[in-house]
Amino acid sequence: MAKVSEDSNNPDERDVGRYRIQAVAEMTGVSAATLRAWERRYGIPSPSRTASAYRLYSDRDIALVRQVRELCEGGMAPSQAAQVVLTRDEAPPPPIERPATDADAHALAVQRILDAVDRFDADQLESAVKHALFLGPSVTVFEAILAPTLNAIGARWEEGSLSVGQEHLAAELIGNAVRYVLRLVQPEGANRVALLACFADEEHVTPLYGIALRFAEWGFKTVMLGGRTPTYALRHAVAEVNPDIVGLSLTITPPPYRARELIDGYAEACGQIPWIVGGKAAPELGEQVSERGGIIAPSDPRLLRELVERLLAARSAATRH
Ligand code: B12
Repeated sequence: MAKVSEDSNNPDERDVGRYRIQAVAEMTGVSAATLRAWERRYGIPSPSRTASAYRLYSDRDIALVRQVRELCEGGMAPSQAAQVVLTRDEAPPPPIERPATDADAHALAVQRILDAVDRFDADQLESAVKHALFLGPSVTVFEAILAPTLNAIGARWEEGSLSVGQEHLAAELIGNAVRYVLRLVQPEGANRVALLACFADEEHVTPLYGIALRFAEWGFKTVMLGGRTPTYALRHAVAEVNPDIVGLSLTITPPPYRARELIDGYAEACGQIPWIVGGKAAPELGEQVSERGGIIAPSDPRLLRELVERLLAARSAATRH
């Protein structure tokens, strides 16, 4: 084939004329005479010329000729086909949604999930959540996309713009995704264990999975007891697992009598194992928790990590003596 220069993947070079007329005739199925006639009459194709006046056709010329030929085969007159193809070629390409920064990508991912929830479109929701999982490390995905989405869903449900059905659909799908991610990021051969559970009346388990991702990032194996963990169940788990730390999660504030009985039960269950309480409602129980030897987890992840490392170091110093 009469090709003048080598192929290039550089898009800027695709418009360079490099094919002789016979080659173009073979590639497009349009005869050399017709190519010359179309050029003269309609300006398609528009080859460049070599120093010795040979026509040189570019990839774009070839694409345009093929389009004119297809339209003609469909019954359109060549003059009209050429006009259609030229108009199409001049139209600006549709804008591609390409976020400029990670923050934009995260905001767009939140929006996609919320749109799917608004439409009650389970398939779309599934695909928006899957897409979000690829936008960074697990902790970033959770904290920059899934947590703000859940918070927005809660706010919309509270103001009445989302139904309970929509809230459940989203919570279920996002919750499942987070559980799945946690299984993937559990560090192998970890030599420290965090035992995690929700308070006995607590169904909000996704916040606990969110914090489990942090523990996994810090090299902890996490053993999950999940929602509604009674005090006796924690006692049994502590005895069996012998964790380095216990983390309890609380989103809804229990009534005072219930809070007292649960905190007493959890303190007893943990014995000498350090235990911390986190979640939106945790600070409200600060006094009772610290009276029984527990600690309210700071919400700043850096401070939380320092606290956890300090508690582990203190425990290992105590067990050495
Ligand atoms: C999903 C959801 C549900 C789901 C939960 C499903 C599940 N598997 O988790 C279902 C449908 C079951 C549910 C039920 C209810 N819900 Co609800 N729910 C929510 C929603 C939308 C999201 C919760 C969530 O996952 N948040 C996302 C995470 C990231 O939250 P987070 O607290 O920030 O978690 C971080 C920290 O707190 C911390 N953390 C958390 N735990 C721990 C533990 C440790 C050890 C550490 C260190 C840190 C830590 O780390 C986490 C990760 O960064 C919230 C809205 C909201 N704003 O939270 C309402 C919300 C929490 N629910 C609410 C209510 C009222 C209820 C119900 C009472 C409704 C009803 N009438 O039945 C019930 C209560 C059930 C119960 N007994 O627990 C209210 C609570 C208001 C209040 N404070 O009293 C909220 C705030 C909605 C609202 N705007 O009114 N809910």
